[in-house]
Amino acid sequence: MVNIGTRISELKLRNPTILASGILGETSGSMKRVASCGAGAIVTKSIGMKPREGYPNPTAVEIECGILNSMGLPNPGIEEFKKEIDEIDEIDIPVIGSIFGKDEKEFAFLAKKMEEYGLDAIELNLSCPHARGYGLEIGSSPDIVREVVREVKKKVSIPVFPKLSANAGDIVDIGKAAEEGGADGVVAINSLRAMKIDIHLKKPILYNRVGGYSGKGIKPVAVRCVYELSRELDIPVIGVGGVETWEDAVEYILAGACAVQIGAAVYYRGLSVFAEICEGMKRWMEENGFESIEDFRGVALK
Ligand code: RRO
Repeated sequence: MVNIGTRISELKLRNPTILASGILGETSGSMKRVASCGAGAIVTKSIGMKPREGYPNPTAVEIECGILNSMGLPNPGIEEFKKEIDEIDEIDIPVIGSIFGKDEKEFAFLAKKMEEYGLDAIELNLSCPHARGYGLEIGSSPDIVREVVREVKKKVSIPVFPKLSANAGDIVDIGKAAEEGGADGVVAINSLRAMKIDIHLKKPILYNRVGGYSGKGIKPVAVRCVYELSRELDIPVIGVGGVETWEDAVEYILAGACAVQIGAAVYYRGLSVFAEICEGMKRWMEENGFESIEDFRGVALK
């Protein structure tokens, strides 16, 4: 009998498909819907100290092989977000609170709040590709990443997973710094800095001009990052970027991931994507004689 349960540090997931941050993770209603559709865990929208409206439209556009977005960290702020978390009691899968801040103090404060609200783990968004003062200024520096993780770990006892960028120099250096700071796992990768120009208007389509590219087009980059991180780190790696089918999920696990996050595919394929990936993965495992995720995780590293 095939078992697709997986562990990320102390989190036990009934399957390795996780809702990525930024998609349907902002209200209790949408999180309940995702949980009822078979996801193994949920990551919330990234939440900061204060409410933020985000950038004016256009903030997202479908482009070749994916989506380009520059939402600008819209979120209700940590105090207001408690109302949503208070209403997700019946969700029986882990909910991971994503947070962003401008320094280690803000990250530590937000992480503590998320723990007090009852969430199961923290994702540190150190990697937004276009948010001035919040994203890559922090996530590009091994020293700052180590310090942010260390401060957060001092404040909370739930697992902490920094989300890394492939736009920030050598991702393995950043991953090692996160591990030294005490991270319980890393998430790779956030969207890639990118641009789309409207040839008729002769200017960038997004209001913010530069955005983050996600979806199928970034999958080979993300798989390479997961592979390199899995080879060098001792902590779990969660893969994200272009997972749309069970084949994509299997590929990430072969590269060393213990779970995958799904974002753009929810938009393309709907909420059935979680159950469909799990079914396909189970069939493939049966055909290949694997009884558990651990049986084939990282096989491509050998
Ligand atoms: O809100 C955004 O514009 C955003 C964030 Br916080 C992020 O981490 N990644 C992304 O592609 N967009």
